[in-house]
Amino acid sequence: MDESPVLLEKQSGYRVITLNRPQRLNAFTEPMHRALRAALVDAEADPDCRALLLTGAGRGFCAGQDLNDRLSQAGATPVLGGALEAYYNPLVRKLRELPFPVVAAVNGVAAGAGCNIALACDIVLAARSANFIQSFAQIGLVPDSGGTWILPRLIGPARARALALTAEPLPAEKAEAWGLIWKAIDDDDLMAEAHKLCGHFAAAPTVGLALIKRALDESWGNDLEAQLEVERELQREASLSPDYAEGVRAFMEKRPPRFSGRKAR
Ligand code: T3D
Repeated sequence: MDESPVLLEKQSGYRVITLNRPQRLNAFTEPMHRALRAALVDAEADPDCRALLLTGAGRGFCAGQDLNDRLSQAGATPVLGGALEAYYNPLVRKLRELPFPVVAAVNGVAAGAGCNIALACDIVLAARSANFIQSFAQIGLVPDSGGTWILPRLIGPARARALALTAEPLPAEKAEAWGLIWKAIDDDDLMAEAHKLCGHFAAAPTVGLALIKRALDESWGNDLEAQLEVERELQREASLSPDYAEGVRAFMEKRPPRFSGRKAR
């Protein structure tokens, strides 16, 4: 078995990152955080990387923080805050800011920070057998990794509160029905679907997609007037991209577009 906490794979036009501590349901340790961070920074620097697939090894996606690292002696637990500042918060920011789509393939249980890291991705596909759990209340903590921000926005305050306060597992199909995720997929088909989606993004107008991510994220804090301004500015930027010119030409010539994903020089 490969011992690296994170496995990396380059596909044509996109990368796959697999959280790899299956014996602990891919719970986060500091080495795993550092390896994941390095993999994301590396993917961002690669002009040929136009999408990212994030998944987990074994039967789980990620069980959040490895609690073995939070109990050094009997009864002694650390004061938290530092780990959020050093690891979890930068990870969520990075996933949101990456200039290409990030697809989470939630292959099994996603609990605690593992759940909210999945929800920070742009598109969440989940195996029908997977569950989403805001485990924090079970151990006296508060949902982190953006959970208190994204949950009420995706599923409304009543459902967000109940999930956070009860830590009840939410099965993938219900998560889809509630709008928490994009799709629940038969377990055996999950990875093929996720690769297909990333393959699609690998040939898409990447600059435009990055601007769509920005526009949607910025909209949360804006009124309509401010958002119209954001759209004007981002549309101006999009129209400078070679892929916009190619998209219009291809339409007029009645042929499929050949998007380069590159920025204007
Ligand atoms: O600390 C900070 O820096 C603040 C940030 C906090 C972020 C957080 O994520 S806090 C929340 C931490 N996560 C949890 O509380 C979830 C704990 N895990 C579970 O509740 C359950 O394992 C699951 C519901 C996720 C899955 O249940 P099940 O029955 O399918 O599997 P299992 O048997 O419980 O787990 C399998 C193994 O993984 C087991 O080890 P064993 O007995 O086979 O040797 C279990 O101990 C281990 N495991 C699962 N989750 C964690 C873990 N080990 C360490 N840390 C975990 N989080």
